[in-house]
Amino acid sequence: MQGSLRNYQHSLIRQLADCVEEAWRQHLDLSPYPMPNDLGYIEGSLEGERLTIENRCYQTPQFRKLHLELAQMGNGLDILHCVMFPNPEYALPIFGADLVGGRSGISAAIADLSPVNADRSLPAHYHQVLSALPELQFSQPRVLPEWADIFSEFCLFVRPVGAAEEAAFLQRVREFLMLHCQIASTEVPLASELEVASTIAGQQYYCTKQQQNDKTRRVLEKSFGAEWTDRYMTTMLFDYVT
Ligand code: BLA
Repeated sequence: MQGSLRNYQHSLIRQLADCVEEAWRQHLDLSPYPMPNDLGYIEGSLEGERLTIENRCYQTPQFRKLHLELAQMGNGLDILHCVMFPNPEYALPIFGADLVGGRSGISAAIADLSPVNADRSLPAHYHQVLSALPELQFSQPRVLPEWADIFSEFCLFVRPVGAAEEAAFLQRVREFLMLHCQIASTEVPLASELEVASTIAGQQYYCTKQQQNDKTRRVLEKSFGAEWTDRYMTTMLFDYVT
């Protein structure tokens, strides 16, 4: 399952990609996810900047879509994007992570377990475990943009400086993933259609907010154009059940 792109990317991206796949393989019952053939490996270079994208997708009974994307732009911009979309019949938060950087370091490292229920709070078990984790200190915390009201109080958003902060970020994401995969693998489906409708609405809200990230859009548009990018962001990166 080892891909090729990660071997040329920033070491934190390679380590996080390995960590995500290890958690998935260890705790979840993975099946292939039917991904459009032309989206597994993509190259674009519209305005001269070549962007290479590698997508991996799986599904499980509790997750409609597990998506790990690695991307690299010619000039050394490295990206990891990961979202675990729960099957809306399960009252599970959305795990998401984004790493952006390059040779000189990671400029944005973000990871969260984001609530999608009606009052946008995490299920009690998640809250209990996450509250008990020691608070981490990073020398360069970052401020979330305005659209980002979807994240939980446990969201990490930093520019990690040096090996110790990179390791601390990786370790905390590993903790998020282990907790999430363990809870998810024993979770039972919701009994009421009303509750399912509420998680569908919550996931939809999450996706429409993420689609407003202009920084992602701009990088994709430079290599693939506006029309392709819009379709990619709404059908591959942040699609939802209606
Ligand atoms: C930021 N995302 C960014 C940035 C870039 C991308 C270039 C700015 C980096 C910086 O400010 O240092 C680009 N991210 C991409 C691209 C892809 C990608 C091209 O995933 C895909 C091909 N974004 C996500 C997910 C989360 C997320 C799952 O895809 C969170 C769970 C968050 N990315 C996120 C946030 C920012 C960001 C909050 C900061 C945006 C800002 O500061 O305005």
